[in-house]
Amino acid sequence: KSICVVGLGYIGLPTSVMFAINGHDVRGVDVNTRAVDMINNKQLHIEENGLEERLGEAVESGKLVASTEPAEADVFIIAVPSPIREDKTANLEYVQQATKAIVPFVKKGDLVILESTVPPRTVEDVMLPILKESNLIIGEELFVSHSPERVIPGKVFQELVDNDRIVGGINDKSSQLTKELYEVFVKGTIHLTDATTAEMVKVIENTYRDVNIAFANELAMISEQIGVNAWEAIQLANYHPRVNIHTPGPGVGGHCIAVDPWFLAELEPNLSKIIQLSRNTNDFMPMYTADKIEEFLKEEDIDKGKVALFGLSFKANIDDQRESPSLEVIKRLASKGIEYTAYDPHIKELTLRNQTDNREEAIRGADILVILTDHDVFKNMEPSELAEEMRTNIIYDTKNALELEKWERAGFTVKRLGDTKI
Ligand code: SAJ
Repeated sequence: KSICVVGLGYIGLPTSVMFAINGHDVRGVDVNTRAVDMINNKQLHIEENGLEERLGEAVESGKLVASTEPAEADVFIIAVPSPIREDKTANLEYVQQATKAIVPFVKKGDLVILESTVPPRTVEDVMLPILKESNLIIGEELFVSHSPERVIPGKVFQELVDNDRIVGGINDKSSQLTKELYEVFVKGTIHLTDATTAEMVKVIENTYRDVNIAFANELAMISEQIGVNAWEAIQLANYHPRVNIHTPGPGVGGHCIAVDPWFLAELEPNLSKIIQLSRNTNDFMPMYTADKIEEFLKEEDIDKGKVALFGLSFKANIDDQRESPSLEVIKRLASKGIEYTAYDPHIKELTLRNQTDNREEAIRGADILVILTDHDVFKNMEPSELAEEMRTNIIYDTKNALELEKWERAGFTVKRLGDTKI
């Protein structure tokens, strides 16, 4: 089949690559000309485990070609961003633009699949009216479905294959055609439903996680007040067969979990109280973290001081900084006039003020080292590598990334989010 994938980001590119190496002719479309050129030259514009070799294979075989313009195809897959606006309502501009862009190219018998996460009813209320402009009869001549991506950055290729998939068609035929398409590489079960339910399922999954993390963050803050180690308490509680509490941290980042709950809140503001409260709790965590840093400096009688911030991406072992809590921590520290140096070996481009790609430079003369992301490279650091350069031996670990005993044995004072016993 010929497949046109609109949006070549963290989801669209791996998906294009998977279809291409499984024999389909894929045209990947993106408005970013630099990304298009890089892809055609087998170069990565994003970091993802296993992407490089697969992209090489897909482009070399001629099965994947990137372009800035869509073209005729049997299947259209839309995988564009669906962010929120300042006022926390969904910005569906990219979904609308992508849908409009394919209208001139859809023909009788084609299938259009939306992979982007959207507020429930978007396919029915936003996409279908646009697709009707093709003059094809929707559901008879043009088939449409929502098949939300569910993969976790860092493990995209494994999860694309192994995860179950939800497919919600605007009718049975649309669902069936979509299922047949993904079966070429999906080993998990493909569950069929209607489009609006599929949209709801996807948003529920990420909202569940957000609410659960907010709960963990609340437990961390309470634990600090009453002298309990929240990490231990949560771990022990999770031994219960029906308890699964997530982990606390300096906030929730990424373009999914920190965004999608608002899609539900927007639809029913008065019925989504826990959802909104959780979002606000998680958004508050970077402030809480920055305030703690200031407090620790004050305890040491250090005014302003110099903070070494380790970890800028929104979670471990990836290069993605979108909605990263680290950036909020930085803003807050800057507003307090506290000096900092930011370091993240996963992030290649230095875009922030006081960012360095040199670890020694980052910690040189630092009054406190703050771990904001639990990258493996941080977990595997040895105390001897840092001891020389820092001015003090204080570490604030917001992710429970460091092996406490090892660092304390080496003379460091490790303060941990959610734990005051130390
Ligand atoms: N986080 C915590 N505590 C936790 C788990 C995560 O503070 O216990 C933080 C992370 O540090 C990060 C943020 O939450 O800042 C989000 O990270 P994540 O690993 O939970 O999720 P994402 O955004 O990388 O991917 C999620 C996944 N959804 C679920 O697990 C339900 C993924 O499967 C989705 O495909 C993706 O959102 C998406 O695109 O919607």
